[in-house]
Amino acid sequence: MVTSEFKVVLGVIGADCHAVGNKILMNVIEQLGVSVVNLGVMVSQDEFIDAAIETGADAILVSSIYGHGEIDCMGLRERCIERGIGDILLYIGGNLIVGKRDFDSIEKQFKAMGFDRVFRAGDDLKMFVDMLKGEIVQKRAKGRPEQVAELCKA
Ligand code: B12
Repeated sequence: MVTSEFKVVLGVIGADCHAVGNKILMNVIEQLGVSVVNLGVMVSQDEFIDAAIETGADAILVSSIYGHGEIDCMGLRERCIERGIGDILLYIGGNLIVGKRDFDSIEKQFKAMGFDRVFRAGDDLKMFVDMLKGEIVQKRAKGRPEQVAELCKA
């Protein structure tokens, strides 16, 4: 594992066994200077959270490839709040739904579930890592108490 000032937990959520994208993501993210704790495929919500707590990660990066992202991710932000890491950055990418729908509505749906960023399967990975690093730096500088308070109210 690359040692860096940025640390993320990566994995493919739920019963999803698609492994290729996970390996590519890990390599790209590490090459761009971020430490990756890679949990691989078929990762439960609590396994993501356990790893994030154990390693003091800045972000949880969730992949969902087989189309059941909505069900698998339901309640993930709330579970992070319950477990004391409510302000962790949560990103998701892949094929998030079954079939095709316009991306704006998918992004809106996953943001309403508490994700900070939502990516399509074909999005540029360098752009994503630059965004991730920028947001980690920003978050360290000021924290994000207002979003967490909003989700706690809901
Ligand atoms: C190989 C494959 C399989 C293999 C997987 C073998 C393995 N262990 O990896 C097998 C045969 C097991 C399989 C099974 C299934 N599959 Co399949 N599979 C594929 C296939 C052909 C290639 C996947 C792949 O490796 N892609 C290459 C990698 C590099 O791309 P990727 O996985 O998308 O990952 C990239 C991006 O998504 C993105 N990304 C991913 N996560 C994240 C996260 C963040 C934060 C960011 C920024 C980016 C990002 O970056 C990754 C790297 O570039 C795709 C079709 C396709 N062309 O994609 C279907 C596909 C993914 N499978 C599909 C389906 C439906 C299934 C099954 C449900 C089929 C079935 N009825 O049984 C099962 C599910 C099994 C399970 N429990 O997971 C569908 C999903 C449809 C959807 N989501 O709407 C697809 C798209 C085929 C299709 N067109 O219908 N599959």
